[in-house]
Amino acid sequence: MTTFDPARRKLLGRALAFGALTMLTGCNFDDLQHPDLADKFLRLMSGWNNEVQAALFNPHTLAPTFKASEITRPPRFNAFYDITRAPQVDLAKWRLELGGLIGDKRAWRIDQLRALPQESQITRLICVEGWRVIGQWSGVPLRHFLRAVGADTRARYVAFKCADGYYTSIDMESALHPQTILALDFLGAPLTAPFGAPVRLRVPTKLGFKNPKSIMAMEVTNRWTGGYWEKQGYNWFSGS
Ligand SMILES: Nc1nc2c(c(=O)[nH]1)N[C@H]1C(S)=C(S)[C@@H](COP(=O)(O)O)O[C@H]1N2
Ligand SMILES: [Mo]
Repeated sequence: MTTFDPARRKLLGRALAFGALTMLTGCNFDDLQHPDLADKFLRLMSGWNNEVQAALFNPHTLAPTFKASEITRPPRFNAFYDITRAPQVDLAKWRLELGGLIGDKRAWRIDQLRALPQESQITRLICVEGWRVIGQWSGVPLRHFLRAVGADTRARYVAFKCADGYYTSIDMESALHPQTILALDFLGAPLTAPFGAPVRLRVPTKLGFKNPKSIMAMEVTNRWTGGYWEKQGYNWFSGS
C-alpha cells in the first residue's frame, strides 16, 4: 500500500481494531460448543472483510515484480488434485466461451488470443497453504481483452470456469488492474497442462486460488458466483 486517503486510513484503523477483537475472542474457536455459530461468525467476518479489502485496495498499487534470476525453479504445482490428474485440453477444439454482460460473445480460439498484444511479468504467486513461487507469465492484459469484446466494465464481477470444474470470480477493479493478464505462456513457452494450458488468469495482487487455470469460460456479471475454495470458507477478495 503506497497511498492512504483519510477514508482508507479510518477503515484500516477499524480493521486493525476488529482484528485485535477477533484475536481476543477467537482463541477458543476450536472448542466452541456451537461450531455452526462459529462458522456463521467467520462467514460474517469474511463478508465484511471483502468490503474492507475492496476499500483498502488501491487499484493503482502494483504487485512486486522480480528479476529473472529470482524465478523459482522448478515451478510448484497446486490444484485440488494430484499433478497426474491435470486436465488435458484439446487445443484444436478449445474455445474461450464468453457470457454475461459482453457485447460480442463469440468464442475465442487460442490463435486469436495470441494475435492480441502480449505482456510479460515476473511476479509472485502466493498460496494460502503457506508457500510462494516467483514465475514469468505472459499473455493478454485482461483489461484489453474486456475492451476488445465490449464488456460492461461497470459490472461487479468477472467469473471463470475451468476444464477441471474449478471456478472463481474477481471484482471488476482487480480485473482491470494493469498486472492482471490472461496468461498463455510460462517462461516464454506455452503453458503446460498442469500449469493451466491453454489459458490461465494471473492476478498477482491476489492469492493463488484467485488464479484459475485451464479456463473454459468467462462471464461478466453483477451476480455473485463465488468460487471453489471460497465456498469452503476462504475469503473471496483475498488480496495478497
Ligand atoms: N483450474 C484450477 N485452477 C487453479 C486451481 C485448481 O485446482 N484448478 N488451484 C488454485 C490454487 S489453490 C493455486 S495456489 C494455484 C497454483 O498454481 P500453479 O500450479 O501454477 O502453482 O492455482 C489456482 N488455480
Ligand atoms: Mo493455493
